[in-house]
Amino acid sequence: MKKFWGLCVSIVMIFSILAACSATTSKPESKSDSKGTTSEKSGPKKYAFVFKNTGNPYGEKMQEGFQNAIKETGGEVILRSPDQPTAEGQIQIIEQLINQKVDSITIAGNDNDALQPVLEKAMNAGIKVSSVDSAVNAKSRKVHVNQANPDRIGGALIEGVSQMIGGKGEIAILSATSQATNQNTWIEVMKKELQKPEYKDIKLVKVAYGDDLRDKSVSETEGLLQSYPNLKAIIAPTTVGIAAAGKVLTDKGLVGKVKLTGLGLPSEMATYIENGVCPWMYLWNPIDVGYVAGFTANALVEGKITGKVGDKFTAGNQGDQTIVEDGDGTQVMLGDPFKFDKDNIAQWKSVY
Ligand code: RAM
Repeated sequence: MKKFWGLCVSIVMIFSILAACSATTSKPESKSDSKGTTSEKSGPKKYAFVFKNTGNPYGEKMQEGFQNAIKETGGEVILRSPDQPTAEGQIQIIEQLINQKVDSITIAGNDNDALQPVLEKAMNAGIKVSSVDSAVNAKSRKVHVNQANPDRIGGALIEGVSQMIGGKGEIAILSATSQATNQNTWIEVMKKELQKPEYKDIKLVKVAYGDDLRDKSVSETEGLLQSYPNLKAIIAPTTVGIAAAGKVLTDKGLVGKVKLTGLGLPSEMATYIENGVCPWMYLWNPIDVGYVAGFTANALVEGKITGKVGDKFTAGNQGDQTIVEDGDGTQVMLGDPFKFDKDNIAQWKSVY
């Protein structure tokens, strides 16, 4: 009997705990609730930056720019990234940032849609959410900071590879993760470009995924070379992938036989541009992208913008920005991709 009453008491307790939990998680918090007490409100604003994963020098450069911007605005920066480039890892981090009551989250998304519930929860808690580099869907953020026009990126990569292989032969793409919004957008543009009559003799044989992990990108490159002995070129629209492919092609003595292009960091690719493995490649300045993302987050937090088309703000030394349309959402669009080759790589390799 004693045991029975004990059990009843435990069941009642479990139910009341569950009820309390669901009450706090399902209730959309008002802005003032989420900011907590008056003492929590004082002090510098907290700006979180969540990149795809740790250990990516490109991500570190963006973080550097973001930090510079937030320092100029007097805010506090929190840098977080999961070990692996997964949406799950980012969801855990965002839950923690919501509990920490940050003022703003800027994210390079590992998935377009999977982060929506947690980012909506963040926005309901009064946190200003924006994406940069790799977008999350329009419902998951106020605005996206886009590094360069995707049509120009995809167009330049296909035009470039066509020139490298004389408009004819098998090519493959070595991408990041299969869920990465930015790479998937660029791949879509490339596939569309390839339908143009001038590219009719180019055949895309495979899209491989190195997951922005060095070892996986190396083994995927080796796999491509093995499976497609007639491969003429690899396009890697990821800085991690292109550097790994550059190393594999160099080590295997394939300079001139299998061409390489894509999006690379000059600091990591100078060797492969100089040795001819990668005749040329493209990128933008990741420090500037992070910097503009920092000022975008600040403009949202300070209420200077809401993220709607036509909103204007000044991004420090990057000047005036205007928010424009982006499919069903809005974005800040930065410049065109920049071409790096033997003539200019020396002057950029120490910058980023
Ligand atoms: C990798 C990442 C990043 C992308 C660059 C070009 O570092 O995938 O998101 O923008 O490449």
